[in-house]
Formats: sequence, C-alpha cells, structure tokens
Amino acid sequence: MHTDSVLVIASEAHRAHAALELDDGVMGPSVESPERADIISGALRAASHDFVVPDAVDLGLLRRVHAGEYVDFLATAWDRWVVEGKTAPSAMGLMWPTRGFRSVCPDDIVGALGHYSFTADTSIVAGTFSAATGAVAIATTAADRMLDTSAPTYGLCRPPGHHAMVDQFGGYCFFNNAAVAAQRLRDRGANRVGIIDIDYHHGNGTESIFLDRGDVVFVSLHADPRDEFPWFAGFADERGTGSGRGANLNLPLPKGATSGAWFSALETALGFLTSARLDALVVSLGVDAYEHDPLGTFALTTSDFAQAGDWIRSLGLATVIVQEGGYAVETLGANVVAFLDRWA
Ligand code: OKP
Ligand code: ZN
Repeated sequence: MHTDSVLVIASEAHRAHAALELDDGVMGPSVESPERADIISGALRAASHDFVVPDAVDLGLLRRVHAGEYVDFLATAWDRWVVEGKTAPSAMGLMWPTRGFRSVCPDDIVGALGHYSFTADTSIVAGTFSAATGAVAIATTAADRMLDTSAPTYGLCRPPGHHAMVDQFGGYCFFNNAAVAAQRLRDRGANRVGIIDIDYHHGNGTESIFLDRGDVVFVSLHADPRDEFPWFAGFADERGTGSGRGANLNLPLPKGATSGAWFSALETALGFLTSARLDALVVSLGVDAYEHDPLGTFALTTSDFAQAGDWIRSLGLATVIVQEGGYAVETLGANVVAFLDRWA
C-alpha cells in the first residue's frame, strides 16, 4: 500500500443501476449514470490511490437506518412491476401523498411507488436494489476500514444517498450511504458522529434521519431551497428536534454563490463541528458545487475542492468520505482527486 494514498472502497455493483429520469417533462437517461463511477475510479487509480472491494452488505445495519418495510419494498419492487405486466423500462411513481392525502401504502405497485418515493427524477430498474445495497456495502466497509486503521477512507458510492429518507427514495438516492456509515461508526463505539454534506443540493434525507438525534450531528452547505432542489427542506431554521435540538445546521447559499461565500459558510460549518466535540466524521462529498456542473450554479474550482479537503481534514477527526453527486463528467474525476489529495 502506498503511504501517499487514500484507501478507496469501490465495486462494480453500481453498474446494475442505469435508470431513467423525468427532467423538465422529458423522460431520458439519468445524469446519475454508471459512467460517473467509472470516471471517478479511473482518476483515483491514475492518482495511485489504493482500492479494496467491500464486504457483503449488512442488512441488519441497513434496517437500523431505513424502515424494514421500505427495504423489503425496494428488494421486490422491480419484480412486482414485471408481474403486474408493466413493459416500461423503468418503474416510478406517478402520484405522491402531498397535502391532504393519507400516509397509507397502497397494494398496487404504482401506488406503492408513490408511497415510497418523493420525486420523478428517480426510477427503478432490474438491478437497482443490488446496486443500492452495493453502495451501502461500500459505505459500511469504508467506516470499518477507517476504524481498523485510523486512516481516512473514501467510499465510491453510487447510486448516491443523501436525499434518501427513512422510507422514501428520490433525488437519485435509494439508501442513505452516509447515514449508514455514521450509524456504523456509532455502533462501533464513536459516541458522537458528525456529518458534513458539501453536495450542491441539501441532504434532506440525512437531515431527516438524524433530525431528532443528538448523537449524529449534521451540517450542510447547499443552494437555497427557495431556488433549488429539494425545494421543501434545507432552510436555515431547521435546527433539530427533541434530543437533536441544536444538532442540525443548514447553511443555504444563493444561486450563483462565489467561492468566497462558500468558504465563509464552510468556516461556519467547521466551527459548528468543532463545538460538537465529535469522535468521528462522515463527509458527504458531492462535487456539483463545481463551476461547470450542469446541475449546479456555484463557482467552485478544482483547486477549491483541494482547499475544502484541506480545511475539513484540519479538524483532525477520524473521517470517512462517501461520494454523493457531481455531474460535470469531464472534470468529475479531477474534482474528487483534488479533494482527496490532502488526506493522503
Ligand atoms: C442529486 B444529488 C436537473 C434536475 C435535477 C434532481 C437533482 C438531484 C441531485 N434539471 N433533479 O444531490 O447530486
Ligand atoms: Zn447534488
């Protein structure tokens, strides 16, 4: 093993999930593509990082983060779609229980898809469950190897996870990989775990999973939901509930935010994490705050990702990094490599 490398946990399991998305009324291939993981892994190999394959998924751990009925639903959704006689290449909901509706799970697969999802950008194909559990295995193994070695690890998770809630998928996410990593760190003895989410989009799933818990602290830098997906969460007044009061911090930034504004928010986030007296940290590393990201409007450069890595590393915490978004395929690898460069 090189001493100047970060341990990368990656697998081919993601490839089974190549789905469609409805974007501005047009159904087409999702921008959250298998190519993304190939690009990142190619760039990490070229930068001489070390790779290991994940251990088998721990479904018991997954069920500590997600509802059992939701895990069971995703395990069988594609087969039910086919059994119902559907011939469409992907399965997705067409109606969600918005204001005034009931929180019931219909018997019908289309109704159940609506019950267990919240967006039209995320569809299920035959390999979705195996890919999504593969990403959970990667995040779990990243946490385990970090605890075994005390060295930072990076989980090349795909599909991403930070929008996935206890029992709802959306925003390209099915299982919350970062939340699973944080839960593993808790279960293996870290008393208080922090999650910093620097993806361009608010990590509404991670927030909601831990909103009422004080043992996992969440801070997110993201585009203001007044302007950007996920629209209905990510506001500054979401500070946590019950024993989680004060353990959640959202730092929304206006569309088009400069690097200066972003690093100023990062400084606030790091101060918040420092005062939380953490035993370990999970980084939700989306690189869609990049200046040329097709989904983003922020202005971060590749060297800004190196600086972000440097600043977060300077917390001096035992850290697990998991991949979230990032869609500028020509620079995706360089941006992830830049962030990891300072951790080696
Ligand atoms: C997932 B992650 C673009 C529509 C995009 C969904 C965004 C999901 C982002 N026209 N809709 O946080 O990178
Ligand atoms: Zn994103």
